[in-house]
Amino acid sequence: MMKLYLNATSPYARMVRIIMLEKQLEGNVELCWCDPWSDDEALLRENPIGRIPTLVTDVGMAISESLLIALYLDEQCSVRPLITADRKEETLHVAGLGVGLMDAAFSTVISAKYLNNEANDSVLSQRGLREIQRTLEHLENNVECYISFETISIGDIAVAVALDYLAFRLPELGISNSYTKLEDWRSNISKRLSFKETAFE
Ligand SMILES: N[C@@H](CCC(=O)N[C@@H](CS)C(=O)NCC(=O)O)C(=O)O
Repeated sequence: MMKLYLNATSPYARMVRIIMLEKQLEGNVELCWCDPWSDDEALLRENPIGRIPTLVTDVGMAISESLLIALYLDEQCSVRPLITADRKEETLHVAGLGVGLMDAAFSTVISAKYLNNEANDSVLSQRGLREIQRTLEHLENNVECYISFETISIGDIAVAVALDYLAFRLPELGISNSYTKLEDWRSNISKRLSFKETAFE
């Protein structure tokens, strides 16, 4: 049995959980809920980096970094491949944008929490907001080319989770009103069971 260390609010952990469900691997993975911010002992024993998501494989090896875990899980079973040969470049392009969006949003949220609200006016925070804006514009203008409606790829999952995370943690940015094609796409993909079962709360 594999183990997945996670919490309920990490976009990276949610992405991995969705992948686990889409790949029908939930019976093979025990969920280990933890708080990575309070130096969880069990997590630190498995992984000195102490971040979630951390997947501990059947041979006891801990893998961190959500995209590496995604690649590993994708190879664990042939159900619903997350990267297909015919759309490989688009998929990897979009996956990088999705995780980049998560990084920019997450660092804004976490610096406001651990530093103070003035952190939001800092140069880095302003750069993060511009990254978010540029990336959302790019996705909005290319939604038909990059994002599929019928199948689901690692790129789709990363972008959809990043959009949900932005709506959850930074609602003041009003993203759902500004990028309407992306919003339609997000509300469609969010109907999947894997998204409903893992919704941020
Ligand atoms: N690049 C990593 C980011 C993971 C990450 O930043 N996780 C956060 C929670 S969202 C964490 O565990 N932070 C605890 C810490 O940094 O001590 C990934 O893709 O998995």
